[in-house]
Amino acid sequence: MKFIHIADVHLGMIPDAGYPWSNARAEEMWKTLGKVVERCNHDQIDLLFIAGDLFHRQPLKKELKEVNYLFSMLEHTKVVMIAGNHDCIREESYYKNYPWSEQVILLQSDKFERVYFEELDTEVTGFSYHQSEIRQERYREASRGEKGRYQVLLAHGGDEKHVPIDVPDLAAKGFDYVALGHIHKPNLMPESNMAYCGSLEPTDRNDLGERGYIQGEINEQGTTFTFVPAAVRSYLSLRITITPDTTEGALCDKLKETMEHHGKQNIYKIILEGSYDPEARLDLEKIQEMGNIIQISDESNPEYDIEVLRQEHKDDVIGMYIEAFMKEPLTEDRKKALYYGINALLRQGGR
Ligand SMILES: [Mn+2]
Repeated sequence: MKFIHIADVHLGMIPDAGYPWSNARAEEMWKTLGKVVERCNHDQIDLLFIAGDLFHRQPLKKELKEVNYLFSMLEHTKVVMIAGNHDCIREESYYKNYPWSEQVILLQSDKFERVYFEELDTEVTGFSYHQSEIRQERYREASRGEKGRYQVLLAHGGDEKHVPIDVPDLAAKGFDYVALGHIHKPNLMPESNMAYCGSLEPTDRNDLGERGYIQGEINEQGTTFTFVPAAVRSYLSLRITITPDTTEGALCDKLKETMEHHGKQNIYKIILEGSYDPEARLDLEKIQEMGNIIQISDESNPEYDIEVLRQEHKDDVIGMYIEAFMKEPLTEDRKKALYYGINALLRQGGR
């Protein structure tokens, strides 16, 4: 039985609201789901698992129609899905009794349900969220279906407010695969036949690194699966070193070159380190506007004229601190430590 496992697609979300790429990001979430459908057709995938939060909130009727249309393109694959905390099935939800095309199965009860695919000898178990918080460890009650059939569990949660999960306990239940959702970072646990596939696309600046889906197979030999990167882009964090000689123009060129090297499409969190000229600060806001930068954090330190400082502060703790440091040669590391110290002392002194 060949499967693909996705979760946390968060359709309907508008990531990075207010940034120029925001609307494109919202579209990209749909595009990548479309790519998954294509992959299912190409690789003749038997089951597509969606482990919750397909939508970012209560789906609009229009959105359900669009998703159903996408799934109707599946030539061979059946879809089994549950609702998560974001798209939990409320009283008035359009999820309820939506007329899905025949290859789509939503396990819509808030109690465990099982669906059996005879031709695949596979049973899939799961339940949907009907409220946005569930604090009970519901997966302790999960159980395998009939012996001799492949057993898959769809599960959403893993933190305090969203069904806390005891991984060893769940692993001991002996499912052939547990398709987990809710945590946006992929986490494969092959020894336990469990995996968080992570969000299909990164949804905000804290989703650093690659995103995609899990593709695998269950057969008589057991279960195998791998992570497949699929997201249109990633959020990456880059450390850039500056010196007192670095100008805004030079920094922009360096950033441009580095961002091109790591992928023009990606969105960057920039961390500046090194030292700057305290008399000629760089305008970081201006630099951020060059594009695809969501945040610049400045961890650089002012480059001090140690001799001048020593003279100025010869009667206070800063002077003593510098004296103590200068007794031994200034290696790069000691210089860094000296500057950190001066920085802290100057700040304490109210500068
Ligand atoms: Mn969730």
